[in-house]
Amino acid sequence: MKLTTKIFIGLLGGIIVGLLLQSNPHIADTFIKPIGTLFLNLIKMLIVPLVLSSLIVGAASIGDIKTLGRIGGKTIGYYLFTTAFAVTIGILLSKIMNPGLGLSMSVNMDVVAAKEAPPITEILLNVVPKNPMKGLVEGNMLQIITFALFLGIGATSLPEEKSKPFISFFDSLAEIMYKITGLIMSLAPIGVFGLITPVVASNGTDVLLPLIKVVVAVYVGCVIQTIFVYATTVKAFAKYNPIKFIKGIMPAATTAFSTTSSSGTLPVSIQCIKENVGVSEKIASFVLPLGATINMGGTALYQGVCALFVAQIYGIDLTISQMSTIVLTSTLGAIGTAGVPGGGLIMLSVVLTSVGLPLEGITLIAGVDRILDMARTSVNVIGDLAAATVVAATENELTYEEANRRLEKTIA
Ligand code: DAS
Repeated sequence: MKLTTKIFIGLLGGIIVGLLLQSNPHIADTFIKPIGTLFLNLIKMLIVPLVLSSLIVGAASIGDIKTLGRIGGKTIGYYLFTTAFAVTIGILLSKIMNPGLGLSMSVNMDVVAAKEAPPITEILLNVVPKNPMKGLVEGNMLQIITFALFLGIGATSLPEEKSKPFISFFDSLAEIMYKITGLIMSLAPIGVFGLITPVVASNGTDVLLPLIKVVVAVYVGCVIQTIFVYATTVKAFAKYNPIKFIKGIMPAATTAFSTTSSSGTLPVSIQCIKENVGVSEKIASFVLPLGATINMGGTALYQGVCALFVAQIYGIDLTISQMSTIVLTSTLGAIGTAGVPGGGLIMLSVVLTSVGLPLEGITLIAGVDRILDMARTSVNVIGDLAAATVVAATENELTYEEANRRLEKTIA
């Protein structure tokens, strides 16, 4: 049986057992949650060595700064464009569905004029590690990416006999990490079961019902973003069959859904995009770690929905200028959102503050945030994978035939 099918069985089983344990969520927390935590920790164990080694090898194979700049420009351009689209979809959906109507919270507050987006300079300056070892130890993804790119580019400037041992070591390390990822992913069905069961058990209907319109708006928005933005760009710019793309990346999408961690899903994302879609290691190892850190289309969409929801429960009509600030803050804020569970909820406070909305609104969202995080993280990862496919195709780094043959075999 294929891995994706087994993961879906784990997911379904977790939902059923979670519903059965709604009256005793502590049983799920005590006996089942540790299984999920163990699975997530096993994957997280791989992130730093995998990103460092694959990026060094990827940067060394890219070779020159000019090519790196071109690939980087395409990647970041794709991320910003699709993220701005996502938050706009979120705002429009909220305007149509009015998730906040019927609920009301009163707080004496004066709505201040729209403020600027978060200091992007602060986020960008922090990208360069003052102490690379500290960045590695702390798992600071942007700093690890920067350091690995400099190492890889620096290695290519050495004579081959000097750079070869260095690059060969990290090439072997990356291959070992891919192998370990495959081993750990064989545990995914039980790991996903362990992650989903306690979430369903503790997010009973009494928590979900009052906010069901917010949950529906975010999930509908995520489907729209996946189909009309990501799958469409894969078809249009990579000339790749969008159905095959979605099937090929499903293990990563389901891992993201159950772990709610883009960074935690990174090893699976790299494995899927290389083995099932046919993107070269060079592109995958650059675009995906960057995406797991700065690309958050699902999160931006969620922020668009939630900002309008908060405005509605306080009876506030947002101006066009304030909605534009939400688009800008959510798009740039995504760069600073950590690819870990709940990262988007923290960034939501920045978005609300940017347009003077009361932070108290977050308390309502927090109750269902894990359910929302599952969908938005899945879309964040799908966006990363779509970007890698589009960039690879425009750099002639996409092997359709090989990947399709393998994909046909695994899906047949
Ligand atoms: N869970 C975050 C991620 O891993 C996204 C979020 O919290 O919005 O991408």
